[in-house]
Amino acid sequence: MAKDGRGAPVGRRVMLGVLGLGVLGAATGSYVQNSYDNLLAQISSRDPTGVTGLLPGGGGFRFYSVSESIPHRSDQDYKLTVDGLVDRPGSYSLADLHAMPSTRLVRDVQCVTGWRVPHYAWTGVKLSDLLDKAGVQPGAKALRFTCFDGVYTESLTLDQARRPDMLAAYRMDDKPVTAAHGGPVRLYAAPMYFYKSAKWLSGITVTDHVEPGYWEHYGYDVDAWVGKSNGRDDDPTS
Ligand SMILES: Nc1nc2c(c(=O)[nH]1)N[C@H]1C(S)=C(S)[C@@H](COP(=O)(O)O)O[C@H]1N2
Ligand SMILES: [Mo]
Repeated sequence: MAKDGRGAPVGRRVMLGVLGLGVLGAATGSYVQNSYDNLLAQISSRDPTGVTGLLPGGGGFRFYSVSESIPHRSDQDYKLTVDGLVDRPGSYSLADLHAMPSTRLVRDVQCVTGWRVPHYAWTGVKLSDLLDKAGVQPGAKALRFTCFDGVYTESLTLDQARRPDMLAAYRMDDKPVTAAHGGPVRLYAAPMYFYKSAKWLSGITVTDHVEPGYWEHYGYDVDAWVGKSNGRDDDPTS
């Protein structure tokens, strides 16, 4: 796992992320359960999601990273590990993922802070296919996602992960996922706010409980269904 950058000065990166929170800094480390409206008010006054900015030519996407730079991994060096409560832990190269059945989804990308990119195509491997290959053991309840930025994490319940619209995505708009957008492979959790879609995906660990992800420690809903957690957005799947 150290090869995924976890030997790097993670503490400093995490601090940079926390400093980026601004007014939310006061909530550091605590689990803010019932202040979602408050959180959204703070978000609209100051976008807290770390280093952000409009990407030139990004087609309406904003760039988000809680680490201080864009981590790079070549297509040749890329590996996705699948481990934890599985019969066959493994490691998949980009070529391995390309060789598996692919799914292309066209959906609206929706960030919880309000911006949206309508009708955008993502292609990749269904998480359920990776889970079937790995052989999920009894007692498994959730997935934990780790990233080769060494900082970001996300989670899904096993039931959520088995949905057909949950992908390990390697193409966006029918082209390779760029490094800025989390390439070579990022999570694409289509029915959820975009913070679920962990960029620079490096590991999937099957666990017996949901371990909330990076932003979820600062109050974001652990179940990030679009339209259900901030009560304001339409559900693009309905
Ligand atoms: N590794 C990593 N993944 C991440 C983030 C991040 O900071 N680091 N930010 C999340 C958030 S809040 C959003 S809105 C999207 C932004 O993706 P984009 O930069 O491709 O627009 O990535 C999500 N995945
Ligand atoms: Mo976001």
